[in-house]
Amino acid sequence: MNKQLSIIGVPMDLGQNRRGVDMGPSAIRYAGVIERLEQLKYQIEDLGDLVISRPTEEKGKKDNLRNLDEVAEGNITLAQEVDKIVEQGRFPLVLGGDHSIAMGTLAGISKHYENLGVIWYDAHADLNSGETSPSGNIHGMPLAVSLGIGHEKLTNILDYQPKIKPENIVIIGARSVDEGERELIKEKGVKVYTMHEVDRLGMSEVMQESLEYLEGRNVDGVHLSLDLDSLDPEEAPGVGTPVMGGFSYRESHLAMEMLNESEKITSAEFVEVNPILDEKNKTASMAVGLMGSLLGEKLK
Ligand code: 6HN
Ligand code: MN
Ligand code: MN
Ligand code: MN
Repeated sequence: MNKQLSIIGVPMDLGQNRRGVDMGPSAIRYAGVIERLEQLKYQIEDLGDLVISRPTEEKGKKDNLRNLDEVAEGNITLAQEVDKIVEQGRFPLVLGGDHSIAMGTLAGISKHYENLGVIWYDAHADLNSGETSPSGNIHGMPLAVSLGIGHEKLTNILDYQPKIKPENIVIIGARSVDEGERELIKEKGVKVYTMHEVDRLGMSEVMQESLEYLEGRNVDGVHLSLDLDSLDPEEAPGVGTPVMGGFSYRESHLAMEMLNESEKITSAEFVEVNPILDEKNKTASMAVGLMGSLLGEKLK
């Protein structure tokens, strides 16, 4: 694992319509992320939180895209920061913020790789566009945008597209997928482990297969995009779009440990922590626990 780590917070909540997820980076910091990772002997550069400009008035939706201009602008800034981090040979760890920030993260990372792989650990597929989205919320679109599907202002961040290939994606934990997303998954051949498959195979098998699959794709890096709503809302209530029947902390912990052992992960983001909806910062603490495992915490 790259021991040079740069942490950047993105207080973005404009990709959906429940306020509070902009406080995710603070909640994660308060849960002790820096101290935890310092113990693992990382050289940490904390870049603080980006400034996300807020619309002065509710502008409503344009082309079924809520806060399009502000979300695009925030993601361009993020993409530029992440680009610099990767260029310096450091591991970017991005703290969200709603999941729309994955567009910026991937834009900054992918230009440095020929064939980036992505593990999308989420209750959702985030493969909507303005045409298919039931909500108009851009946090339900970042994976599609990264495939080059969606509004120009989003797909063309940092002036190149697509950011990733559909066959280089593995979605793990999906249990709430919209009609248009299903069609896209089929059409593009995106690999998906739904909750049903995780239940049948077990997390250990799913992670092993996922890593083998990406290896077979000859990826030269793997980005982990972890949405905290992948966990069961009983355990992790501090998320804006909870879906019943999610992962336990324990099996997610195992997933992170296996990713660490693989030594394949080259960047990561943890998103959708909403402290206003949380209980005693539990969800942020889980996020920090999972980061610890991903980055090498072990009992022996
Ligand atoms: N997330 N599929 C729903 C939508 O509105 O597009 C939910 C999206 C949730 C997105 O949790 O990052
Ligand atoms: Mn560069
Ligand atoms: Mn998501
Ligand atoms: Mn989600």
